[in-house]
Amino acid sequence: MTKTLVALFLLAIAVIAWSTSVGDAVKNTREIHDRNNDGNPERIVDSVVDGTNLVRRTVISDTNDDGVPDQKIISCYRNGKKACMFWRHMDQSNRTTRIFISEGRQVLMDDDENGDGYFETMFIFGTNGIPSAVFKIDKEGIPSPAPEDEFNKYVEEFSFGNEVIKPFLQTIVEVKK
Ligand SMILES: [Ca+2]
Ligand SMILES: [Ca+2]
Ligand SMILES: [Ca+2]
Repeated sequence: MTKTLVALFLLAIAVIAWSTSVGDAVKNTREIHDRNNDGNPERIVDSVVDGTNLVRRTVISDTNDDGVPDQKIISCYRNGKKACMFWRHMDQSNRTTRIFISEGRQVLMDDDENGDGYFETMFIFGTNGIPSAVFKIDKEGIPSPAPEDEFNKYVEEFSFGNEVIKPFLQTIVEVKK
């Protein structure tokens, strides 16, 4: 065998060993919660666990238990800590919000209020969890600072809602073995 063939052979073994270990480590689980046993689950929870680390959790909720799901929240994790959230309202608004988290606090959020696939508002947060800047993003992706009255409205909303949001951002999830 030439050196190149030997190298290819070793690479193939490495790839097989890696894919086998990945296959062993990553596990998908689904929990279905139907508290009143009427056949409509109120929550369906899909989790992806790598070894003992939760890496992704998708929760589909039917808050009024009418058989039609109302919201989907996907959380991704890094080293057991929440790193980002994707939240979609499954109604005609189709409103979608993404939150990016660092050290247990939101640092950036963007919002597609009318559900057309474009995230037209972006928020940058200070350490107090209140927006320090808000941008409107046009369809080309170009940001410009939000008008002062709109910015003030958001500051007021987040000042009020900040304590409510906190626990959702700081959750450190333990994975059952
Ligand atoms: Ca039910
Ligand atoms: Ca519903
Ligand atoms: Ca939009």
